[in-house]
Amino acid sequence: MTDEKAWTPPKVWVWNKESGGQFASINRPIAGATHEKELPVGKHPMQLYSLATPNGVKATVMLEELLAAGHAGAEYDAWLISIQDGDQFGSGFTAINPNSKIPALVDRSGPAPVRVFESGSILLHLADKFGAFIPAAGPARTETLNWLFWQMGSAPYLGGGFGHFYAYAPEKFEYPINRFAMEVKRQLDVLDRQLGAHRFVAGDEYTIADMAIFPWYGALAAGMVYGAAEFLSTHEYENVLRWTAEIYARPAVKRGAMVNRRWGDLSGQLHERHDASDFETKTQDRLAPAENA
Ligand SMILES: N[C@@H](CCC(=O)N[C@@H](CS)C(=O)NCC(=O)O)C(=O)O
Repeated sequence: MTDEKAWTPPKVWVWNKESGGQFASINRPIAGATHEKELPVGKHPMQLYSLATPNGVKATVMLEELLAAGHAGAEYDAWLISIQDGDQFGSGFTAINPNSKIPALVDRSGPAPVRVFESGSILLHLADKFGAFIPAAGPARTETLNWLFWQMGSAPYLGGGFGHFYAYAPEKFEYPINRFAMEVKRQLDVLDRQLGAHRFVAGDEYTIADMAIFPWYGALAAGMVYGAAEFLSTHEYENVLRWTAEIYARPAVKRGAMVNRRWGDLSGQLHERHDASDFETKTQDRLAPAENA
C-alpha cells in the first residue's frame, strides 16, 4: 500500500459534504426529518414502505411467501420509498422508522397501528404473527434466530464495508477493500460450511433466516450485487450457490424481488404493489413501455 492518500484526522471531525461517494448526496450525520410528508395508507392490513434493495427484498419475499402459504392476513400495500430522493427523511417515514432506512412496516391489523422497523424485526414480527417460517419453540427456533441475527450483524461488513469501498467510494483504496474482502470471504465460508451440512441455513426447513441471508450473500455469490463474484472467487462457495439457486426458483421469491424495484428489466419492476394481480398488469413494461424505451 502506498501512503499517497495518508490523511491525518483533524482534532474534531467536520462534515465534508463533497465526499464524492455514490450516496454523498443522501448521507448526513444528523437524524430526524428534513421535510413534512405524510405516508400514504392503503386498504390492506400490512403497509410496507420500501425499495427492492437486499434489505427491502427480505420483507416483500416474506409477505409473498406468507400469502402463498395461505395467510390472507398478510395482504399488503407496498409503497415506494426513493432513498436517492430522500423520501426516508420525510416526517411520516421518520415517525415509523427514526433510523430513516427502508424497509419499514406498519401492521394495521389490530386496534392500533404497530410500527416495525429493521428488516430482521419485520421478519420476526411476521413469522411470529402467522406462526410461519420459524419453528415454534426449542433448539430449532433458537438456531433460526442465531442465523437471523448473524445476518443482521454480518451484512454491514458486506454492504457498508466491502460494497461501499469496492463499488461506491469515489476512488479505490487498497486498505479498506482488502480488509472487507477478507471478512466477506470468511463470512461466505461460514455460510458455505453450514450449507454443506444442511439444505437450508437453519436446518431442513426454509425459514426467515434464509429470507434474510439470500438477498445479500446469495446475490453476492451469484454476481448480482457489486459485480464482485469474480473478484471474490465466489465460485468456490458451491453450497451457497446450490442454496441460492433453490431459493431463487421459488415463485414467491421471484414475486417479492419485483416489488418496489426501480432498475433492471422492465418486466421485473413493480414499483408499487397493492393487489396480487399487479404482477400481471402493473409491471413497468406494461405501464410505461414508451416512457422507459
Ligand atoms: N439494518 C437495517 C439496514 C437498512 C438499510 O441500510 N437500508 C438502506 C437501503 S438497503 C437505506 O434505507 N438507506 C438509506 C439511507 O442510508 O439514507 C435493516 O436491516 O433494515
